[in-house]
Formats: sequence, structure tokens, C-alpha cells
Amino acid sequence: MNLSRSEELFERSQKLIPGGVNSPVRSFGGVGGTPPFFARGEGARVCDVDGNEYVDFLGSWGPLILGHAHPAVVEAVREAAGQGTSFGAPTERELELAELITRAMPWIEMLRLVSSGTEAAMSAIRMARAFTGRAKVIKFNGCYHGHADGLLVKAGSGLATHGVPTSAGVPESYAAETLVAEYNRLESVGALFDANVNRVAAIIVEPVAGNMGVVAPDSGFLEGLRRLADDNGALLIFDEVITGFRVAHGGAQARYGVRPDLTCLGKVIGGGLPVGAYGGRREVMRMAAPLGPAYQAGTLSGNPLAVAAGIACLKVLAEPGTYERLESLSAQAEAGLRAAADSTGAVLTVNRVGSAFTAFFCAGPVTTWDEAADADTERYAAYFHGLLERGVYVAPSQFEAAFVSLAHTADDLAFTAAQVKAALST
Ligand code: KE4
Repeated sequence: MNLSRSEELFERSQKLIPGGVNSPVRSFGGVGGTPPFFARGEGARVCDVDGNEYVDFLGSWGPLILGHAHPAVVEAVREAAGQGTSFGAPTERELELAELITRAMPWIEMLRLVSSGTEAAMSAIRMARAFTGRAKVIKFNGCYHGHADGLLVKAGSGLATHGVPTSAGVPESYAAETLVAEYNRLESVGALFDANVNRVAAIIVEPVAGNMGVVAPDSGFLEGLRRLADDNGALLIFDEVITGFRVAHGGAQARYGVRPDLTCLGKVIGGGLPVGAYGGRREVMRMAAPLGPAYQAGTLSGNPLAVAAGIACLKVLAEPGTYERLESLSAQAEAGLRAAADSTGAVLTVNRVGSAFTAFFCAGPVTTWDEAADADTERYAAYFHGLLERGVYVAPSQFEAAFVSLAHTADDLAFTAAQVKAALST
């Protein structure tokens, strides 16, 4: 496989950009090798600067549920660009996107558009702290909510004690306000509430975990979080940056029927352009400036081009039969993975929720971070490169999700299954 132009660009990029990339996971640190520099994408395919073509299951880490360069999205952006790229003033499109989101996710009674999932999560937490007057936040090992200081935290030595930073540059004092529980282990959440009575503002959770690889909530887990939050006067925040409009039209909250107080969104709602959002109960959102005392702002929040792309994307997703088709394609992708594992004897655990899936290189089950962490990352790296060489692009990390889009065809999935079998056989 010729990657010479990517190698040259990667070498030059590393002189000007840390690691040669504008987001760490793109550097292939988890799988090794040179990351192909992409030149263009269309539908379910991407092409790199050396002319190598791939069936794409990364989908830009989630936004591209319609596939690359969907005509409706491209036309919407083109039209918006001709009218002006940014105003720093309210526009009708921002209201239209807010209406599309709240119509699909009615537990979001009021929302604010921002420019990333990180902004959405950090702002939702600020609103929860302002509403409750409390400082502590409970998050989960293996869940990621963007790179705000207080969220780059792992469990401290004693489970019921505060977290410790996972990143340089995050003061211990910031991490001290974050408590870390175990996903799918309700007792670990109860223990934190018992050790921090009346001090927890919110629980923040990926209702379906995507950042440890795809891990579904055990039956009763989300309902248990709802109950624990209510019993302890805390808010429940669903970080649906991945799951929103992905695992169901109404997101995980619709799929599992559990009401969060606040929801974070991103990725799909921008159609591939920078949009995030946070929203939820009206009385909580009324804390946000200029209505309330909790400040949050953004020069390009609700940017006309990004919002136009998001509107076009959500309108396609609102069409009848969309999620049934996505489910059918995703079930075929899963079946292909499982058949390849069975025929080659590879030890794989395939987790899938809707059109998000992960192949864990371990016997499984994988229902917690500890079980996911047992996966053989070297085998995953070999699988990743085996697929890359055969024209299939999945997430360059064992602990991420891969995505099926509406642009994938049954033939793409049959081709992919054959490549998986070949990659697992080497
Ligand atoms: P952004 O700031 O990257 O738009 O969103 C942060 C975020 C928040 N919440 C969840 C559940 C997320 O998954 C993310 C970002 N996801 C990662 C990969 N899983 C984005 C890829 C990257 O960091 O480059």
C-alpha cells in the first residue's frame, strides 16, 4: 500500500502541529503506523492523498451518519455560504435547528447551541452546578466528555475519594471536584453519594458508552442512575454527543426511556460541521446567561454554515424508514464480523447498539471499563492495519466506536466482511 504522500505530509505536519494532528487520536498512537491524509470523501468511501480508497466506518468519529458529502448537506452549506458565513447575531436557521432537535428529543425543553461536544459537556455541568448550588460531579471510568479540565479525571486511590487528573496541566484542585464511578456498577455510584452527602451537583454519563469502545447500559442501569440522582438531589446529564440521533432518532433517552435533566449533543447535529448543544429542563436552562447567572458564550455558536449542515442532516434523518434501514445495515455489519470470527476462530466480542459497534479482542463479555481494558490492543492494531491494507477504515483505537452510515450498501458490508475474514486469518 503506497502511503508516500501521507508520509511526507505527516513528517512536515509534525514540525508545525503537535504530533502532526489536530486531535491526538488521529495520530495512530493506538495502532502505530502513518495516518493516511484524506483527500476527499463521498458516500461510504474516503480517498487518501496517495489515491488509496477505503470503505469508511470512522465517519469522522460519528458525525457522518449520512456518509461523506451528502448532496443535501453540501447544497445547504453552499447556499448558506453565499449569504454570509457568520453574523454574531441571531438567525432563523438557529431556531430551525433548535426546533428539529427538540421535536426529536422532547425532554430537551430549551437548548443552547455551541461549537463542540466539549463545550456542550462543560456548559451542562456549569448549569447543573448553578442550579443545585453544589460542586461535585460524578463521571464514569472509560467515559469521555471532551477535554474540559474537570473531566480529564480518573478514579482516585479510594473509590469514594475524589478523582485525580489524567492530563498534565489539570490542577489537583480541579480534579478534586470530580468523583469517578464504574459504568454498569450502580453500587459504585451509591457509594459516592453516601460519601458526599448533599455535595453532588450531577451525574454525567454516556448512556451508551462509546469511548471505551461500545458498551451498552445493563438493564436497569440508567433507571438506577435516575433514581440515585433523584434520591440525592442531583441532576442526571446524558452525554449524547455520540448517541444523539445515532442509536435512535430521539437518542439513547428515547431508546431506553429514561429522562435526563440535561443532554449534551454534538457530532450528528452538525452534519460534519462544528455544532454542539446542551439543553434540557427549562428551569435548569434558565440558569444560562442572559436569562440567569451562569455564563456561557461563543463567537461562532450557531454558525450559519454549521447550522445549515445540521438542519439538512436532521431533515434526512427525520424521513420515514431511516432508522429501520440503518438498523438493517448495522445488523448485517455485525453478522459479518461474527461470521468472520467464527470461521477464523478469532476471539472477538462484538458490541453493537444501533449503528455504533466495536470488535473487542477478548472473550468478553464487555460491560465495564475493566472488561474493555482486558482487550488485546496489539491484536486490535493488527486487525486495524489488516483492514486498512484491504481498503476498510475502522477506528484507529480499540477503545472507540465504528459507525455504519446510511451511505453504506449491502455490497459494501459484504466486501467488508470478506476483508475482516482475511485480516483475521493473517
Ligand atoms: P468534541 O469536543 O470532540 O466535539 O466532543 C467531545 C466529546 C464529548 N462527549 C462524547 C461522548 C464524545 O465522544 C466526545 C468526543 N469523541 C471523540 C472520540 N470518541 C472525538 C474524537 C477526537 O477526540 O478526535
